[in-house]
Formats: sequence, C-alpha cells, structure tokens
Amino acid sequence: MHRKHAAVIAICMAGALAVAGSAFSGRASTPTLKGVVGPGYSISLKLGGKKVKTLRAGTYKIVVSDKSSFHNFTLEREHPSKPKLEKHVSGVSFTGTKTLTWTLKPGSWRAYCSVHEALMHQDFKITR
Ligand SMILES: [Cu+2]
Repeated sequence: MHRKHAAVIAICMAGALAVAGSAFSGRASTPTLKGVVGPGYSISLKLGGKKVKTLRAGTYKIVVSDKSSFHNFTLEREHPSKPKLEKHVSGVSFTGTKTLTWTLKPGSWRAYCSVHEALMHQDFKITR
C-alpha cells in the first residue's frame, strides 16, 4: 500500500471513531424511550424493550411511532396535576415517527391515546 493512502485511511478511521464515541456518550446521558401506538387499540412506552413502570426523573429522548390515523400519543403527569405537564406527541390523524426530548419530573404519569383513554393507557411512576 502507498504510504500516503495509509495515512488518509488512518485519519478517516480516527474520525469514524470520534463520531461513534460521541453518539455513544449522548445515548448514555439521554436514555431513549420508545412509544408505539396502533395500528390496533394498543399503546406502549418502553425503555430497552421493557414496558416502563418506574423511571428516574430526568431528561429523556422520546421516539413515538404512530401507526394509526385515529389514535394519538399523549404523555401527561397526572399527579401532581399542577403545574400541568402534558404533551400530545403525535396527533390523531398523524402517522409516522415523532421525536422529542423532554424532562420528566417526579409523579404519576400516563401514556395514552386521548380519544380512547379507557382502553389505551399505560401508567408509570417517575421517581426522584
Ligand atoms: Cu385512540
């Protein structure tokens, strides 16, 4: 191999490693919650493939996959109810993926479809 080419390859590899490193540290500091709603009457919020039951308060990246044009994905802190913390992450007619970063504060939370809340909800706790 030509000496010059070897140097270029080495620089490229260093760059790739730097990018991989920063992506990894970003994920470590901001966990990703995955929400899915639809296509049937189902909704879920998971962390690392497991349904969320309890989380530590903090900042989370929330990726919601909305597979239905007649459900939405809403996150709300129900207790304490003030200040009101509620987000309609995806709208009823929307299908596709929405991503947001949100600081979840201690309390009792619910992920639900606001149209069919009785059928479609998942409760979880955020602890200090
Ligand atoms: Cu619904």
